[in-house]
Amino acid sequence: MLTIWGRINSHNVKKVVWLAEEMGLAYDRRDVGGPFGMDEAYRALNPNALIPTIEDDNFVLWESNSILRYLAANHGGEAFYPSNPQARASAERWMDWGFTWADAIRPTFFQMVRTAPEQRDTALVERSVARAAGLSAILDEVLGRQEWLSGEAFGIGDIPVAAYANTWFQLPVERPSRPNMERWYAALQERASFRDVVMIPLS
Ligand SMILES: N[C@@H](CCC(=O)N[C@@H](CS)C(=O)NCC(=O)O)C(=O)O
Repeated sequence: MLTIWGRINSHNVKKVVWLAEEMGLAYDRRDVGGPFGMDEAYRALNPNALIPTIEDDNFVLWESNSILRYLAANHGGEAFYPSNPQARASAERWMDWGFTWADAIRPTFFQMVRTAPEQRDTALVERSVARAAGLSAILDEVLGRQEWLSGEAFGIGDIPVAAYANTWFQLPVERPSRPNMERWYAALQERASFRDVVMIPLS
């Protein structure tokens, strides 16, 4: 049985739970992190004191993108994890770029969702909004040439960027028009697992 450790309002936990749902895996998710805290037993699994972590029988793994790769390699087949090295690397490139994208949006998310209005740093939000808007042009360009970030089909290359793209689309900030990203976001919303796991209220 697969155990996924981490509170579900974490973007990095959402990524792992979403893929598990996409692949129809049985799993047991346990709340840890944020208000749930982390006990010594959890810190022994993950010395970074971060979420997510998985346990697959006796195998322990942390780092969300490594977990996605592991689950896709074990259970995903060609659809989620192409065997062709160039197709795989092209999809994986977007997984790693997902941290650049997340770093741009995270300040806005923390300020608008997890910070009291009177304590918000508006200059920080402005910089974050501008940085995300600039990066979104890169996404819009590639999604004008291909259906998914993973290539011709949805796959793990879409998951990290989509987890934060949902937040970007939900946050009450100005965004430039990005028609190709909007088409991709609409296609993501046709997936029940995206709606159920990722599109939960921001908190
Ligand atoms: N690079 C790590 C980052 C993990 C990370 O920063 N997790 C955040 C939540 S998204 C965390 O553990 N925060 C502390 C907490 O929730 O208590 C990964 O991708 O797994």
